[in-house]
Amino acid sequence: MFRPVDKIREAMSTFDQEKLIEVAKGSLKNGFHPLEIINAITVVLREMGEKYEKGEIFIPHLVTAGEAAKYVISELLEPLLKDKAERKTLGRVVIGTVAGDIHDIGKSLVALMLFSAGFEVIDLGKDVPIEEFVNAVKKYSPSIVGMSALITTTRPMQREVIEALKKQNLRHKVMVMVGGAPVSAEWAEEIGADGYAENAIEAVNVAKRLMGG
Ligand code: HCB
Repeated sequence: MFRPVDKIREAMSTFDQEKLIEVAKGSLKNGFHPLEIINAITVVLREMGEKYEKGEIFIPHLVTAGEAAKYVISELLEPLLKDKAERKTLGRVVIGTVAGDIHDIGKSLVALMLFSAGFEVIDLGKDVPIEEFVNAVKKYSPSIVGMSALITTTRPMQREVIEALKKQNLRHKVMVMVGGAPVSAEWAEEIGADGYAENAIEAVNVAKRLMGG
């Protein structure tokens, strides 16, 4: 019997985007709904996140598989949904690495884990200026803004973004979650963020808590 989750697990274990595209197309041909295939992909991504936490696979594996999954979902499967609202998400998250900082591995992992957990994620990338975070809050009305900072000298940007949101009267509309090597729960409290996460798995827990879950 054709089970998309088994085929997807097999394809994603090769970290080959073309294989995943082939399996997704095969699943559609076998009559599976795009949503069933999206769900199967996120199940496998979550399994891979657990393997990463146990040290069984490494960051490049997770990132390659995550990128392939993101591509297949956003380019092939989501366009087939009649109504985007068909894919219910836990909430919308805007995330980025703050201005002056080009470290994006951790931020991308957090984005990937949030996506796998069922959040809609808008990734602004790295070296994101304060105004871009503010404009993204205006444009996308996210439930959560996630900020990453990896250098002690860029960490203050997290405070700056929070202050800019206050100035624009947007702060009460959005939850703020911060992370990164020099970031701590104490720092998060000091700058008035709503949550701090030490790693990507914790970020999912914090995001769910901020959504009231
Ligand atoms: Co870079 N670098 N680096 N670096 N770099 C660090 C961060 C140092 C600590 C290394 C050191 O000196 N010991 C250091 C910062 C020192 C300080 O704070 N004062 C440093 C420096 C100084 C620099 C440059 C300035 C070096 C130079 O050019 N002189 C330069 C930065 C230039 C700039 O940004 N303007 C630089 C450059 C680089 C690269 C390009 C070579 C490379 C980055 C590649 C990339 O990201 N695309 C790099 C790397 C890889 C590192 C280290 C070795 C690893 C960072 C990493 O990816 N960790 C790092 C050493 C370290 O961190 N101890 C070193 C793995 C990820 C998975 O962990 O902590 O990023 P993470 O993310 C976690 C966690 O924090 C949390 O979840 C993630 C997943 O579990 N999290 C969030 C992160 N963001 C979150 C947001 C949320 O909302 C919630 C949770």
